[in-house]
Amino acid sequence: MKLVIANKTYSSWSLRPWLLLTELGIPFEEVLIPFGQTFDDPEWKRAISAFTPAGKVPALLDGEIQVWETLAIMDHVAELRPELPVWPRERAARAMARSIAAEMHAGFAALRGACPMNLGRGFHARDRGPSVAADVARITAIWRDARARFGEGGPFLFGAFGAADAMFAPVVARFAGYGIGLDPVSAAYAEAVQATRGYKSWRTAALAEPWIIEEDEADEPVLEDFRPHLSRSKAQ
Ligand SMILES: N[C@@H](CCC(=O)N[C@@H](CS)C(=O)NCC(=O)O)C(=O)O
Repeated sequence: MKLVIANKTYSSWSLRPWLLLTELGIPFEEVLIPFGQTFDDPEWKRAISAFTPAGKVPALLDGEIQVWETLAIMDHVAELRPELPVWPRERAARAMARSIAAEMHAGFAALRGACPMNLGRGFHARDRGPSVAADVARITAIWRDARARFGEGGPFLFGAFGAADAMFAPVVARFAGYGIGLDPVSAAYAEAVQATRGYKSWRTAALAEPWIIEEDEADEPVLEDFRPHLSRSKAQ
């Protein structure tokens, strides 16, 4: 299988299936097509269109079969490897896992807009307004609920690492990068995700990337620059 992704620093959608495959030990070949300097870079679009008709990352190639859209990729993987806990085995847990994965896929626009994933920089904690606060409150309520009801078998939402955790991994990165304070249960969960071998290795690779995409950089004061060797045109 091949997984087509973009910049590890910025591409939150790429991180999700990459982390799922990595944490479940499913072998795959990574194909990384770095974004151009603008969102609608025609060369990037041309390159990505060879792998997916939707023209976005991630895309999974399973032999001749093309799979795009993150949730479809996760379901495809679940079907290929039914012995692995992509989704929880127990029906009620599985129903919740699918519901929150879909909620993540479709929602939390305020948080996503205000705090774009950026593993290259850390930002100061600050009030980002009521819509972002509402997204944070809903996400952490989901995490506490899943942990309390189904998390007894391990440190993740449903015990073992699965698709729901992979869906929320970029949120974990955002909470850390933008100094968003968490309750103890959510903080422990976020720490568990950041401690996975997959997350650490994605982050290490992100920090070694030579690309800065100004359009993906939040326009706010920087607390920490994890890639100080890269020159930036935006005022610090
Ligand atoms: N709904 C898609 C979202 C994919 C997405 O928006 N990917 C971004 C990168 S993180 C992308 O390809 N952006 C480039 C573009 O839209 O041209 C999914 O679930 O996979």
